[in-house]
Amino acid sequence: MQVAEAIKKEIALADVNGDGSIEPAELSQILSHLFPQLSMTEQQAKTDELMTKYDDDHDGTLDSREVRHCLMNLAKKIPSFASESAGADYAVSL
Ligand SMILES: [Ca+2]
Ligand SMILES: [Ca+2]
Repeated sequence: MQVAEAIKKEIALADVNGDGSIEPAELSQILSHLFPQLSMTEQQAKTDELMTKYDDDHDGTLDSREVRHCLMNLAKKIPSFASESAGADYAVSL
């Protein structure tokens, strides 16, 4: 699976209300999936940080372009992100 595909799948999974953009609550879902070792506090802090960093038009959500940018950067830190066997070894730190 290519990174772009993996990201698309991740977005589709996370976009619970199906509006095509990722709200903070949905972003924290993605983070808990990708980085299960994060505590609730760390996850919350990371969500805030990523929202601030990638919400270019400051509308409070990440649209598909913004979230893709965000996940592409995260993916670089997760070597196994694009592999099909990924899942068990997200033992990386942000
Ligand atoms: Ca959504
Ligand atoms: Ca936005």
